[in-house]
Parts: sequence; structure tokens; C-alpha cells
Amino acid sequence: MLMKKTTEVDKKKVAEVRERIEKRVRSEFGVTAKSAVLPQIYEAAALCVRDEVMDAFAAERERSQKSGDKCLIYLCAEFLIGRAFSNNLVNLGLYDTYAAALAEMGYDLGEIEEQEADAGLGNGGLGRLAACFLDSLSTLEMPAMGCGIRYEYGFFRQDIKDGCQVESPDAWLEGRDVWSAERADRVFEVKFGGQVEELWSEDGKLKVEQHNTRTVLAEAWDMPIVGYGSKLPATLRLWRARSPQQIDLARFSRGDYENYSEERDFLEAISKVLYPEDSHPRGQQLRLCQFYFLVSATVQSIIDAHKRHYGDLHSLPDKIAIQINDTHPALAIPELIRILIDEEEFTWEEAVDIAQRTFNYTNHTVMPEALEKWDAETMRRFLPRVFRIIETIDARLRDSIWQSHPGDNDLVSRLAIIQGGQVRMANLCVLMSGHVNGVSQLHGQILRTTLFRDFYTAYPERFLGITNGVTQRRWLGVANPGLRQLVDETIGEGFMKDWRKIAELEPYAQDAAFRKKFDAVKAANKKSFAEWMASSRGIEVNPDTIIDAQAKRLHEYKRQLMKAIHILALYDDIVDGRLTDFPPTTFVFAAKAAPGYRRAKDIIRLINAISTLIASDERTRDLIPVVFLPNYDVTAAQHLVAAADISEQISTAGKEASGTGNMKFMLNGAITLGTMDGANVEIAERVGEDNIFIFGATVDELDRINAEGSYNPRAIVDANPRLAHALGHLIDGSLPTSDGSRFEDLYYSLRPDNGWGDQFFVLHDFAAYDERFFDVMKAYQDRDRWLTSAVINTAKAGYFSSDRSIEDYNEHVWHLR
Ligand code: 26Q
Repeated sequence: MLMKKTTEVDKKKVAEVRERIEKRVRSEFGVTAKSAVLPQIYEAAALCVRDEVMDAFAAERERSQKSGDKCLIYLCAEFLIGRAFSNNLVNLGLYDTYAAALAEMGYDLGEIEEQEADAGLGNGGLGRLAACFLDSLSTLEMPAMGCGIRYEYGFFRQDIKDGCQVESPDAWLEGRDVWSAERADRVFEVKFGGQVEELWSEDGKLKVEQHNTRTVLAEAWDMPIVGYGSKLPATLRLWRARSPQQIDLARFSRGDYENYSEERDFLEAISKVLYPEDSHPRGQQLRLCQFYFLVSATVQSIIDAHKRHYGDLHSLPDKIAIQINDTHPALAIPELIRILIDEEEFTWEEAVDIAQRTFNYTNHTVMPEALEKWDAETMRRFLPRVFRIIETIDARLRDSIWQSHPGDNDLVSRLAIIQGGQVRMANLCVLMSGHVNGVSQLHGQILRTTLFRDFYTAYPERFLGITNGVTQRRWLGVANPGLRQLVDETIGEGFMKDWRKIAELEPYAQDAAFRKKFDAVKAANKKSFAEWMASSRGIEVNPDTIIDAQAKRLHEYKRQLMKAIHILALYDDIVDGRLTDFPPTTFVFAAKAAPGYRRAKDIIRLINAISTLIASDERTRDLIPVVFLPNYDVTAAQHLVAAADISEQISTAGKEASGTGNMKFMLNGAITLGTMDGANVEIAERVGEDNIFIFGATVDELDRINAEGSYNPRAIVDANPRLAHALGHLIDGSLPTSDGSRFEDLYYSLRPDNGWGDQFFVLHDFAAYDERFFDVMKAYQDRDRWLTSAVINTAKAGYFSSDRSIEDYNEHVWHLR
């Protein structure tokens, strides 16, 4: 499908679209377009877009289903999709047509899209990656389905009150979700608890039955994911939990509705809310139920479809590849084995073989506290049959290690699935998957040498690194229409569909006229970012300042604290008259903290206190304003990446598996100030050292320091008076807080009076960061040099397209058509 040139909008089509929207307003709401309110106009327009999607793709979807082509199931507990309206219009090539039709009706497309809820069914990187991957799979026309949970409440909304994060529920379904449709023909029973009974039949066969289980219904809601100029949309299937109980009138009239609604509440709670954290123990059992619910429904629907199309399940690995994202859906492995053995009469060996040829596992994090482990007794209680299968896998693994390494108890305990009363989900995944991958080259290497070292020794061919990517459709096409248009005008259209194409921009980095246009686009984006900040958040931003952004989840390893302390040092420099001639810079932070992660919430409180301190001093307020952008979501990210000049990617080396924000900023011409961590390493390789600012200890250096046990954060502070003074603000009462409280915990976490502190080497890397930061400021003031670098960053971003990632997965792992 060829895209229309943006300038030649077809007048006839515009009139037709306008008529259809107006008709839809009348038929849906019984009012004329003239008297309709904005949400009604949005809904009617979105329904018209949906019609175009459904209409265009019905036939091709059926063809693909019948074709016998292998299909990918992307299994993930999170899909952070954001808004779909503009994205679908861009991908259908209808953006300008709808914009013109709405304009004729007296509306701005921008204000219409503000009516759509931002579907935030994910925490951060892992969930957003899943959404980018679906966009790519669809664009590349690979048969694919994403399977997840239709959380009624997505990732919490964040407000800042008195400088602190306050959470409230995200009821994204309160408005109408026009994009998804319930599939009444796809409902499965998921069973929890009860007892397992093993019956031996006369011919010596084992029959396993489960009794006294609690059943919940899994209801499929399908959303088409429209690719760019693609004929075959991917499907996002989200499962919703429903109680199977019909209202029992007799029970109600007996007054026994309390027990009834308790049971019903428990069952329906399963898809109620996305957990915003990974460290909080409360509610863990419900989380286990969520994950099992997701995988049981998904595996049942795969088996059901496969049997309908092919009759025989032996061919499953030839027709289906299942990608497990992090360990959250790991129970899909024993669930498939369970169904094959208990319901389809496969032998253990056959079932295990099919599982190993069907599943692949992507690890997204090496942080020990994020590695999923379940209490074995909890799992036995809620999932007795699945637990027994895991026990058998574990027992066979132990046997085989014992055979190959007699007497090596340490090896057994490192590789075992169940150890010390806990079920180690990562070990289960590595053992049972065909391929195991990290999400950048460095991360892949760390998996081989550290986290899964023993598995790597046993199965070296299983391990690989596949670098993440982001979709250029949303992160350039939707987020930055100005730059997209400039790119199209300069090198011709094509980048939306072909990631290699953007490389043709590189020679234009040397072209002064082009650089000027590139600069003008960035300036316009900063202006619209400031307008959006004012209208959506009530926060003032000066678009004529440098925009320096750190936007990501709040985690100690991401080191927002280092950036905050550095701003305090700049504040001191200015107040003490050491720093003159500084280019006005707005520091934008955007981050949600897990509600139970106290230190992370304290860092948010610190950032807001610094913001107030700087704003209340006329020497600093115009030079280094600090802005905390609340409720960071996909929509906010789209506005921010287009406007940023500097991209802060400053995690402790070895901790950020890949990062994907780094790629979004780079694509939009921001320059990275970062460590040699995750995909930053590969960004540096591609843009070259002149076009990125790298600082800080490397993984090897930190490994050495850790091995020596020689790190002394106190000595670093004591030897650096400027750093000591900046840190002092945390405890000397100079930072304004609503209740007069200070930041002792943060202070002593870095610089303890005795013993071990600063786990993430904030103080260690501070001086290197400071030096590099001033290099960045100097570079920015050399406009030609800066713009040349910015253009090179955009031109080199093609590799970080999720289309390239998907091509890599397909070549090495999935082997789809
Ligand atoms: C842990 C225990 C129990 C239940 C859930 C969890 C849990 C939940 C969410 C653990 C981890 C997450 C999210 C991880 C994540 O988003 N990781 C990020 O993945 C990105 C995509 O690969 C990478 O770019 C980031 O570097 C990585 O941090």
C-alpha cells in the first residue's frame, strides 16, 4: 500500500470521512455533529477508523489463518500500548485525511486525540517493548498474536502533592475502548487449587484428575494492531477474568449473598489491576494467580486452535513459536506439558520435547530482586498439578546433573529449579527453552558470564543477545511529524517501512541548509512541548532553554539521584559565583516510583524540593529550572522525546539490560549523555565517540572494585568539597519541604558514617559525570557541531528500529515466513 503524499489530501475522501463521522455521531449518540461534545466526536471518529481497519483486514486474516503459516505468540504480562487513534491513522496513511475532515467540522485533531485514554497496561520498558514489537510484526506482515491481561486498572496515575508522589487508580476503561472486541467464542476455564488424584488404569496408564478446584472464566478481548501499509494486522489478545457463577436467586433470597460476592470478587480480582512493583510482598498470591490465568487461557486457546486447524498436536512446534517475556509467563511451560499429558495422552518425553521446541525466553533484567521466585508451598496450594510437573522437571534435572557431575552438590543447587523452598522461574525457563536471549549485546554477555553461567556451560548454543528496538512509526511518525516530514522531503519516503533508509540522512549532517531546518523542527517541538506541559500539567517550561531529560522508571540503579545531586552542585556554583556564562537549561525529570519503594519515592521528593529551591532564587530560576513531569506515560513520552536536546542514560554499568528510551531520544535527534551500559554501548559504536558523551566506570571496572571490596564512598566525598557541599543540602535544612523534613536516608545511603554504602556507585561516577556534563554544555554552544551530531544521531537510529529486532528474532529464533 502506497502512502499518500502528505500535501495532496484527496478532497473527495475528506468529504466522505467527514460525512461518515457526522453520521456516526448521529447514530451512536442521537445528536447532530453541531451539538456533540468532544468525547462524542472522538468516539465517532475512532469508530470510523476501526471500521476501516476491520473492513480492510478481515479477508487477509482469514487467509493467513488458513494458510498453515507458522505463527508467533508473544506472551507477556504487560503491553504498554498508549493511545491508538493517531497511531492507527498514521499507519493506515489516513492521518491527513482525518485531520482535514475534522478541521472542516471545526476540530483540531490534536484536541480530539486528547479524548482517548492512554492504555497503560505495563510498568515500563518491558511493556512498551511488547507494544513496539507488535507494531513491527504487523508492519512486517508476520503472523503474530500478543497475549496478555486486560487489567481493568492500568499503571497508577501519579500526582505530585507537596512534592511527593500520590497514586490514584487508572480507570482506563471508564471511557469506551473502541479498539477491542470481546470474542464470545473464545472463553476458557482456568482452575485453581483443589487436589490432584493419580489413577492408574488397568493397561498401566496414568490418569491425573483435579478435584475441588475453583474455576474462573477467561474471556478473550481482541484488538487489531495496525501495521504501516500492511495487509495483515497482528492481534493483541487480552484476557479478562469473569466469575462463572450465575446469580443464584435462591441464594440471594436466603440472604446468602455475602459469600457469593466474596467468591465472585476473588475470581474477578484476577484481572483487576496491574501490579506496579516487583519488590512488595503483599498481594503476591494474587499475582501468581494472574500469571497462571494468563498462561492457562493462552495455552488452551493455542491448543484449541491448533487442533481445529491441524487435528494433531505433534506438529505444534512447526506451527507455533511462543516467546516468554521475562519469567512472568513461565508457567506456560508446565501448563502446556500438563495439557499434553493429562488431556491429550502424550508421554512425559513427548510433552517435554514439544515444549522445548515451542518456547523461547527473553530475560529483561539482571537485578536480583526482580528475578521471580515463588514460595513452593504457595505454588503447591494454588496450582497443585502444575507444581507437581515442576517437581518432576526438577527431579529429572537433578538426576541428570548427578550423572554428568557426580558429587557436585554446588552445581546441583545452582541449576535446580526448586531450591530452599523456592521455585526459581528463570532456571525453569532456561532449562525448558530452545533459545534464551538478553536484550542488548552487553546484557547477552552478562547472562552468559554471570546470571546463567552454568547453564551457558551446558548449553552454549542456546544463548544469544538480540538488541531491543523501538518503532519508528510511533516514535517518529506520530511523536514528531515535523521531523518525519523533513526526513521525507530530504531522502524520500520509505523510512516508516524500511529501517535502513534513514541512513541516507547522514550526508546531510554536513549540509548547513539542512541543519538549519533540523534546528527549526526541534525549536518548534520545544514550543509545542511547552504548550502541552502548560495545558496538560499546568507547568511552565521555557522553550528557549536547552531541554535536558531523564525519563524512565524511578530506580536507584538508574541514578536519578546522581543527576539531582549534580544539579545541586550547579546551584552552588551559580550562587557562589563560580559559574558564569551558563546556557539556560531546563532539567526535566519524569518517573513513577513503585508505591512500596520508599527510597525511590524519596528521590522524587528530593527532585521536587530542588525544583522549588531553584525556582525561589532569582539567581538560578531562569538558568537551571528543574521540572518534574508528573504521570509519565506513553503520551507524555511522545511529547518529550520530540523536544529533548540531551538524553540522560546514566545507569550504573551492568544494570540496565538495554534501555529503549535512549533509542527514542536518539531517533529524535537528542544527544546521549550516558554510561557504557545496555544499548548505550551500541549507540556509541554507531554514532562514534564525537556524537555521544560517555562517562563513568565500565562493567569490568566495577567488577574489579567489587571483587577487591575496595570501594570507599566516604573517602570520595571527603576529597571533593564541591560534592560534599552539594550532598550537604540533603541534611542541612536548606531544601524547602512542606513539613520541614530532610533527606537523611538518601544522604546516609550514599555516604554512611561507617560501613558499606552507595551500592550504585553514584559518588564514584560523580566527578566523571560532572566533567562530561560540561563538555555537553560546551558542545551545545557550538551550534554547527551540535546540529551535525544531532543529525548523525537520527541518521544512525535505523538499527534501533524494532523492525530490525524482529528480523533478528525471526532469523535466529522463530523462523516465521
Ligand atoms: C518481578 C517479580 C514478580 C513479579 C513481577 C516482577 C517484575 C515486573 C516487571 C519484574 C520486572 C518488571 C519489568 C522489567 C523491565 O521493564 N525491564 C526493562 O526491560 C526493557 C525491555 O527489554 C529494557 O530495555 C530495560 O533495560 C529493562 O529494565
